[in-house]
Amino acid sequence: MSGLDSPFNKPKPVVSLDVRVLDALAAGILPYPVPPGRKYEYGTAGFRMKADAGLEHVVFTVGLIAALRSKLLKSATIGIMITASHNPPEDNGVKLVDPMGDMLQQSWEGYATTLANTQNADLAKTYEQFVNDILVSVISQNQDRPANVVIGRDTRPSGPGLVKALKAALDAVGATYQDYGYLTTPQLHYMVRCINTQKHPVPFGIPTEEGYYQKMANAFKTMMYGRKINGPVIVDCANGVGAPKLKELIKYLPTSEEGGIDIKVVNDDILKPEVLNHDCGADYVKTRQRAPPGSKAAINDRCCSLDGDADRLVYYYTDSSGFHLLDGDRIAILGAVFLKEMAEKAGLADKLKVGLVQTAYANGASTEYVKKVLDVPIEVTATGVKHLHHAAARFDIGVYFEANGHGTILFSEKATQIIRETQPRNPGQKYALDSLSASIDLINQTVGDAISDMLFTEVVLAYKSWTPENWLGIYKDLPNRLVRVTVKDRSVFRTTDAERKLESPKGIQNEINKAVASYVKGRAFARPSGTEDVLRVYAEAHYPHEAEALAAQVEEIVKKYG
Ligand code: 16G
Ligand code: MG
Repeated sequence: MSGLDSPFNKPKPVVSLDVRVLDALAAGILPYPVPPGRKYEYGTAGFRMKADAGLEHVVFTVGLIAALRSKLLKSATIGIMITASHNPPEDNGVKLVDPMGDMLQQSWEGYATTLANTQNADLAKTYEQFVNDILVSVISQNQDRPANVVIGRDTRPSGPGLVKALKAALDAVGATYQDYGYLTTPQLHYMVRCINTQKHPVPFGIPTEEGYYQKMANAFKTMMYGRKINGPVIVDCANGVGAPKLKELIKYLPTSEEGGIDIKVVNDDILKPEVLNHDCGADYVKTRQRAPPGSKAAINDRCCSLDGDADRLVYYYTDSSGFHLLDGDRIAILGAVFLKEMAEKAGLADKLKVGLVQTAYANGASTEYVKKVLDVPIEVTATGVKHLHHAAARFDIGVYFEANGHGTILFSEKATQIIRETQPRNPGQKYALDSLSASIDLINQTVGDAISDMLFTEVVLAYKSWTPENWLGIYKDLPNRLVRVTVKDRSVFRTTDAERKLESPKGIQNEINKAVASYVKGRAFARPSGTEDVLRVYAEAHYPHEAEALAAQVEEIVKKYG
């Protein structure tokens, strides 16, 4: 929250904004007051709440923050995505995308929070103060630097009204914008990076939907050469924006007869707002540990689910013994297995070090497999995509996934250059180099992208000739339990060591340690949620009833301190 107070500590503004801008701001925000008593915070995934809880006000102010950020960054294009991901249809949210397609720089979250919490009567003046505080360097050079913004949204009924409020803000400050309409979150991240690298020696891609599909389809075709996907994949789109986008992508992909893929889209109804994320989608499957009731899948069908904005992916299948989940941990391992093998086959094992990033929620069995069998280094970070993303960027090839299915694989600039410049000396090496090179294009380099992750997973399963059962069989998950605990004040719980330990309240960690020590393969932690007013307790152990018991014990400890 570094910027929280700073705008108010400064003396008089260095520049005064044109009175027409101030008037336009004051008039523009008028229809969007902050409901009494309402407080907003730019959280792990931007602002998110019930759409009718004053979100238009928030979105208006986010438009202003985007304009400021664009001006500061030499008119680079900033992205604004309107979505509430896997939340119910009546919710919505907004998040900002930085010029290279990554998430808003953390130090700006405070500015966004402050402006969102500014009452209408003060908004124009506060914005003027922000201009003076943030744009000092710009003001001294060229006061009229333009601002550029692009907008995308998911399929929620509140979307158009929010876009209207956003455009009112952008119009008031004279920002230029392009509204893409419906996009998945990762598509918007892709557009932003494409636009900002258009003049680079190697642009990221063409900033259109067609450009996105074409890039992915070309990479997919290269990777499929000589490989065969076994049977169809059933994709549950959570009745969200992923559905029309995946259907569009399918038109660019070769069919299974043409050596490609047979994708069966289910839960694709975006015309009935109330069905979004309802009894379907990645969050449903992961938290309920069962297939969506409407998924039409038969025994042993390979299935996967996206979430409402298509940035999360989990796989699963059902057989005679029941439901089996292949979550983010498994997808990460599959990716690491493949890329490590390709690096070796390309003769580049020593130059392309594969690393894996997990959070404390990764199943202990997956961590052990990666360390002992795969022999790939692991880093653990706090929950939230931005933390994993930054850690992954430090490896040559950084694979990161949260167990809940958010994730992607990053290739460093150095790795990309080595892959693209190495001359193959035999067909095997050429094949591996082509696969690595196509992976860079197939896997969204800006953010986790469920559709691209799904295609990559399909290619790797084809390469390994693995059924979901083979994939599941590479290690056995430890039984685990996740519980939500309501406490009086979650802010007294402070974590350390990538959220694996509590440093406050004093003494609590000792008690948790003691509880954990009495279980075979026991592990547990408690952390305050970043999205809800609760504490989350995770426990795992060798036997299911022990994981349950450990979770219950830690829950009791937490309640005692909270
Ligand atoms: C947000 C994060 C997600 C994380 C979740 C944890 C992004 C885009 N989303 O949804 O990665 O797993 O929060 O929620 O970063 P929690 O703090 O309530 O457990
Ligand atoms: Mg999402």
